[in-house]
Amino acid sequence: MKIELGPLSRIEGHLNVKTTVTDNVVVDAQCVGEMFRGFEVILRGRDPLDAQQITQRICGVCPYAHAIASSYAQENAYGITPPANGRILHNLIQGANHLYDYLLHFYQLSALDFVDITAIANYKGSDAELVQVKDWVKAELASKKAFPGAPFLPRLEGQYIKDDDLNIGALKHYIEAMEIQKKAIRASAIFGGKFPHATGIFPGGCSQKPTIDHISAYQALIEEVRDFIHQKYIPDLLAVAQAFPEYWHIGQSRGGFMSFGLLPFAPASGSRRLFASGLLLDGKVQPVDFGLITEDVRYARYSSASGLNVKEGELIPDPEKNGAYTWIKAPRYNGQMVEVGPAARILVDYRQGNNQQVTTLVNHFAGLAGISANELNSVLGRHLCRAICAVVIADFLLEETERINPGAPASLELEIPATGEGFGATEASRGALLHYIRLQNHKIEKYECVVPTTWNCSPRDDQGNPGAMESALIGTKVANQAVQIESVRIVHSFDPCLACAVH
Ligand code: NFE
Repeated sequence: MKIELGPLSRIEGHLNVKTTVTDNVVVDAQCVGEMFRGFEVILRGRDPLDAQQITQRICGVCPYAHAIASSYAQENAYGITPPANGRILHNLIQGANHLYDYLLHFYQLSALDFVDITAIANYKGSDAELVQVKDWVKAELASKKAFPGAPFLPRLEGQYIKDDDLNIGALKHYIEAMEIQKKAIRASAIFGGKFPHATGIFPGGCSQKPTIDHISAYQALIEEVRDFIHQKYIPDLLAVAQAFPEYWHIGQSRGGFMSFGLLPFAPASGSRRLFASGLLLDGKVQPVDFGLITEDVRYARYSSASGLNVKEGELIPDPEKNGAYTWIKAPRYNGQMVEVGPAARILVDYRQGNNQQVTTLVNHFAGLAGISANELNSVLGRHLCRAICAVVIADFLLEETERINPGAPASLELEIPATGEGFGATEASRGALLHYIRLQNHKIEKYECVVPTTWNCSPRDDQGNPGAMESALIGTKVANQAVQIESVRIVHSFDPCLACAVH
């Protein structure tokens, strides 16, 4: 039986997943990116300093990650290092965006896969927002359709949390989480400018000179976000895990894991970052070599050559290409399929034991859940790893604010060389993000982005091996073949962003 899960909601962009199901088991899955964009073509011939602005338009969710990757790539190409304040402000802007994104993903994009929204019909309290939701849901239940602005129903048939108090509590936090997300974004805006497209981030630093007032405003906002993470987000996540422990064993991807590292420390510490860079294959972590990253297009709608290295990347659309089923390329590391994202960030650190806080948190939560670190490769594992990232990042951001030197420069004067090239790598919330820039006559000759959801939602590579999400879906047992809430929960655990994937 062939079932298409698309159009999928509670993700960013246009993703379809085509499944083949036999005897209630998904025996095949294809991730289909349904649009073409072409930012790499748009960038050719432009002023290099347009790049950190234009690449932010790839996405309205993770724009800062693109600005940071572009800034790193240009710093690499220009041979410059930002002053300490510049590096710290980049971190403060990007880190707060991660916190925003984790809360958005858990509450708005995933929680209603598990929380029973219909429990609100039993709400007896007087909280005005919950009463409003109760009215919407009752009306939606009566009419069997969703109302604009009340995106709760209809929903997929399946098992949901049974405890009314838990359901209603989680729903209250769903509403609160939107206010907290605003605070995280306001914190970013103090130094970066208005979300979603920060003008403050550029190669060599940040246009905002930090003052004591900026720093204390930032700290106050992040402290509120951190409190919410500890008091609401983590307990809600643990409640979901307790209600659905089988999801520690559902949705394993079948390749390696890769992280490019996130939030650099002072240049004096070399290339050390809060989350380390690394490739985890067969239980061992090795350094990442960007030269080994290629993109296959046998099953993608491009007539460009397949298997090209990032520096040679091409983008020639071929909408009618025979055998192709998606606009997403298939990035591979030395031919290997890898998963990127929160589980990769945490596992790369955990397996090396180089971040004591990560080790402690993984051991603590694994102990509570009765799992081992291997089960982080799962639906619940991805959710838990996001929460661990949130705890570690919030603490780090508050520490970083203490390292700012108010009044000292936060940026460099820039002189764009005629020629040069550079890589910029970071971790967007959804995973490893790489930008490559090459200059000729002071202009961009080539610009390539290899993006997290391109890795995770990649199609088959030239050898016919599936991408990370495809591999996580294949083998899944589903209670209702036509509905497949299990598959949708797997897809949501990756938090796909199709705007980024096809860029
Ligand atoms: Ni459009 Fe993005 C993140 C990047 S995902 S959200 O996180 O880069 O491919």
